[in-house]
Amino acid sequence: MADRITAAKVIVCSPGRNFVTLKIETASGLSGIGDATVNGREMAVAAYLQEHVVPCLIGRDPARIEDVWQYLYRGAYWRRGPITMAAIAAVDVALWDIKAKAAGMPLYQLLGGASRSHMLCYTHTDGATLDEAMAALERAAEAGYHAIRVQAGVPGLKRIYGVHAADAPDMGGLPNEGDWDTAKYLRFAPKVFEEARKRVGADIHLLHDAHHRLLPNEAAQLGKSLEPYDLFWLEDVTPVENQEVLRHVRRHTTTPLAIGEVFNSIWDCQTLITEQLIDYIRATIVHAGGITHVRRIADLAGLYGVRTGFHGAADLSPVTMAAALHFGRWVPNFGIQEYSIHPKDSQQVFQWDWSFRDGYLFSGESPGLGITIDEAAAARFPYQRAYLDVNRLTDGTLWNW
Ligand code: CS2
Ligand code: MG
Repeated sequence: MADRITAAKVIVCSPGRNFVTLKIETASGLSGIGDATVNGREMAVAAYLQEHVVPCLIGRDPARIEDVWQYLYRGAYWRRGPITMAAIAAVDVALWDIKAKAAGMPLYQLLGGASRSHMLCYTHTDGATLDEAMAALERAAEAGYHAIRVQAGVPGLKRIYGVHAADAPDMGGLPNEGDWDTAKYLRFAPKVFEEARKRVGADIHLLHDAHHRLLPNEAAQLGKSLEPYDLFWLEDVTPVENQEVLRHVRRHTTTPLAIGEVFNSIWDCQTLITEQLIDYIRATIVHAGGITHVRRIADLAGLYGVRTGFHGAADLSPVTMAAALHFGRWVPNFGIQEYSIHPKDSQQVFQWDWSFRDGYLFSGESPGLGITIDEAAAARFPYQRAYLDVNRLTDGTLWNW
């Protein structure tokens, strides 16, 4: 007799930052969880799940993961987009969690077994000045990381992505505003990595996130100027609603390119992958429709020599990290996993069995995802509206953050 979904709960909590978690329960007593967090738009996904998805789940067979995915994708009529695909992802991951528990195995075994024993990861470092950024880089190297992202403040700019700002003006709960000057940044970035290589030598992988701020030719200039410093990757050099703009960038630089953390479907990256315009695809499980859809993206990427480099910032729940590590343990074309330490309070809400050691990440061996949510603890950390920054050029033009 097939099992049945009996309940699906949307749990919004804020243990240091907002997370949206879906918990699905079945008649057989199994339960599974999935992450639905979209940073800065959490309640949109919570409402999409609560009002439109949960009623369609009750009574369904939890084993029919693909059918549920197709039902939620095609059945919505309004396809794709970050809110829809994060909601579908949460259901999908919770059902994979349940199926692996029912099979009595860790999720990576259900996906196809281990392709590797551990996963290379990278951590974030930053500094408001070059010296502060280099000191943070050296600390991360001493801590044993083999791959380190470097972000430095740009002289003359007050508040930019990836650099912790000392003080932020009170915006009355609305988004803080960053400032940006591409010319200053393009002149300064090569100096950062020239110094970084002097500090840590040639063997540490260095990464950098341009965070969507450049125009295509500026992206080509930056990639070319960083070639002497042998980056592991240069990330999000330019917005790619039009994927073809990467053809220009690719023609002018061999610096490896990583794109896709804002993508939510295979169609967002189909040209980038099939024309080999990127080296790493960043689309991750919570934002790109769950394991069922990201597996299709990874398989397409594998045909074209593109590897995975999943987004893993601290605003992605520990549930997504658990799913990403099971996926990363199995996927043949694994590249690297981003690893940001979650706020301390999140350990009161989520209990997980994945681990970090000597610069690598290790998936757990418990049945399923290997992570649980303590609903009573979650209730102690109620949602608090929070926004991502917005960004303006120095003349006031609203720019990409
Ligand atoms: C960044 C993220 O980790 C990254 O590569 O792009 O910090 C990103 O800014 C946030 O996840 C947005 O919520
Ligand atoms: Mg990024």
